[in-house]
Amino acid sequence: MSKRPRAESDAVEPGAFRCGHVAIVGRPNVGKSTLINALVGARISITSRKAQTTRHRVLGILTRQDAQFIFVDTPGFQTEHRSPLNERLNRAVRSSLAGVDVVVVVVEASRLGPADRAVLALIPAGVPVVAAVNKVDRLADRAAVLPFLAELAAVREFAAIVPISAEKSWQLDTLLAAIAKLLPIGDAEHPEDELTDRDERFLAAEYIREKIFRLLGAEVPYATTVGIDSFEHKAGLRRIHATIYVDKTSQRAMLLGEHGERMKSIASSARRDMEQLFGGKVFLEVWVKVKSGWADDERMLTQFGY
Ligand SMILES: Nc1nc2c(ncn2[C@@H]2O[C@H](COP(=O)(O)OP(=O)(O)OP(=O)(O)O)[C@@H](O)[C@H]2O)c(=O)[nH]1
Ligand SMILES: [Mg+2]
Repeated sequence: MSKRPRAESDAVEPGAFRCGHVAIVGRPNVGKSTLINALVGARISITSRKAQTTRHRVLGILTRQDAQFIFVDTPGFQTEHRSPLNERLNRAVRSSLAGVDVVVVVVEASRLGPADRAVLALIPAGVPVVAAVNKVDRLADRAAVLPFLAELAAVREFAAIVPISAEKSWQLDTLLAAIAKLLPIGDAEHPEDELTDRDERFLAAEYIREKIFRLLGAEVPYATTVGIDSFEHKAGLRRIHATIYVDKTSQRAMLLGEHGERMKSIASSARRDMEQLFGGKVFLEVWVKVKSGWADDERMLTQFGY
């Protein structure tokens, strides 16, 4: 990625611009992707109420006058279920932690379980860690967070502990201020209008996967992956052909729904999101195919980009 030379006029003070990589880690479902989207100001990482929505390492880039924050969203660190797919997701978490300047560990207000402690134990020594205590909007009594903050502070050293609500965008400036101090001085690595390292093809597949996570029950989302067969951008229109792969024929039927109604709503809601993010019309065609055992097959996992 090319470096953008900084203009004299917007420099805060000579040499004071900061830029660094900030890994966002935490157990599944704590709100990491909601947080990165709120920080960047765009839906670059998919979210849902189900654990383990994120399966890829995704960069979210925020450029301000004084700093560029390169956030790294990661899959939720899984401690309960062992499978070839989960092994790959955990590997992605571990490798995202290597070489970052700051780690933001997201925990849920008032809950510090073994899964949170497992994530804390992964963080390499010598990297400053900021704790984002998320979902404080759920607490009936705000003061209830105080003993939790004390409990957290006793677990390890934190550069800062900040109670936030990613969903309501509460206290995100405080969180950013705490992170900014820890970034090294240096030039921006990405152009200032760049929001993510991922291309439209990747985001298109992710938006389809998000709708499946949001619209279907407990089984199908975990048995599903999405591939983009073709992506053509001509005269302002994006024509996208995608295939959803499931593990079993019964899951295909669940995805399609009666008379294909469910599939229609998945596709049209994914298409609307794409049109908003890409800023143009999208034609989307989605097929559903059965590919048994894809999540347990190392070769297929690689083929699907995990
Ligand atoms: N009430 C409340 N809900 C939140 C907040 N942040 C996230 N959530 C919800 O928590 C759920 C999980 O959010 P995600 O952002 O997908 O969580 P994640 O940590 O990225 O999850 P994985 O990718 O599965 O590890 C979603 O239903 C969010 O809407 C918050 O500040 N307050
Ligand atoms: Mg996520």
